[in-house]
Amino acid sequence: MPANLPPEYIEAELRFRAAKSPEEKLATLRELMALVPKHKGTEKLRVELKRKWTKLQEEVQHQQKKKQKGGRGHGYDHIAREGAGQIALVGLPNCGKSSLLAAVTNAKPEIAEYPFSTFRPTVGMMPFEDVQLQLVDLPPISEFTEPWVYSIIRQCDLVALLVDLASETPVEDFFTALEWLEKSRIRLIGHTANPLPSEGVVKRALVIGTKSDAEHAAHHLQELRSVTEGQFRVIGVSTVSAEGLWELGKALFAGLNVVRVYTKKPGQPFKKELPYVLPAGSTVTDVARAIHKDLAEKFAYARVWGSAEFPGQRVERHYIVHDGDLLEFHE
Ligand SMILES: Nc1nc2c(ncn2[C@@H]2O[C@H](COP(=O)(O)OP(=O)(O)O)[C@@H](O)[C@H]2O)c(=O)[nH]1
Ligand SMILES: [Mg+2]
Repeated sequence: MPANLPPEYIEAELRFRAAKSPEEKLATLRELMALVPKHKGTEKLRVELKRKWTKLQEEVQHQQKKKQKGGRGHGYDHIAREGAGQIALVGLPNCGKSSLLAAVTNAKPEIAEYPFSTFRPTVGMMPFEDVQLQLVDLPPISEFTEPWVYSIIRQCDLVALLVDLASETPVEDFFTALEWLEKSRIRLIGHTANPLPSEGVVKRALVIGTKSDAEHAAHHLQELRSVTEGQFRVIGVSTVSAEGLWELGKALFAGLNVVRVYTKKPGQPFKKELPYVLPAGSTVTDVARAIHKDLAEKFAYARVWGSAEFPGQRVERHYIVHDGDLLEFHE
């Protein structure tokens, strides 16, 4: 029986042959595997690709281990947190993760029309007001996703689940993505829900409908909003028209659930400096600890401008600070 391979397969095969590093080969091979039609005529080919894939994966893992032993790099299992919070860009192949990273940060990830073009994490910092949000672009989630992708998702502060609004089945894609995550024991919850005890890891998430410039995007965005029923915040963005990119910063920052707090010395005027960023619900003592552990022990009270009832109000150690508060510590 003839294999009848689609032209995209032939193209992908050329890319596979041209790939140099084993990682790149692995990524293009994954693409080949996804492109082979599943029928009797391609059975031998699929077995052959799977065999190559297993071999290459072993090779890549072996190389990563060697690197770790040599003290260079740590595989990709962990990305050091920087800025106000770490946000993982998660989604199915081709949903626009890398394009979004390139549009809102200085990072230069690989962007391509074919799936699986991203095969290592790429980090970029997105400026938002006076803080930076750390975005992590990842390979797509699919049947070929390697375990390290899920380890990074488990460790991030917020999941940005990207859904392609140019797809014919965005709602189905959304649920498929949730299923892949659930299989790896990661459950997403929205901004307002309280995490219920559950097996595995619970992650805060928001949904980003990408390619909002596409033909049926507005309708698809509505569909997505109605199936998530207010559970997840859903915003539409386009890296082509730049629609929604400004709102994105606000939504991501809100999703991180942190507060920015400024400080000044008693008797001195306020000089705008970079804020301390702490989890929402932090107290003035937590702020003092973030400044210096001795200060947390020795301060007697603080004065607060912003959330307090009147400017410069004296507050006790357990006062909960709000985003934008200015604090002054008194010993
Ligand atoms: N029309 C449109 N196309 C986009 C947009 N963002 C990405 N794309 C296209 O979608 C394809 C996949 O993009 P990419 O960022 O590589 O997706 P990834 O696989 O999720 O990283 C590329 O052909 C992009 O040019 C967008 O906002 N609008
Ligand atoms: Mg990508």
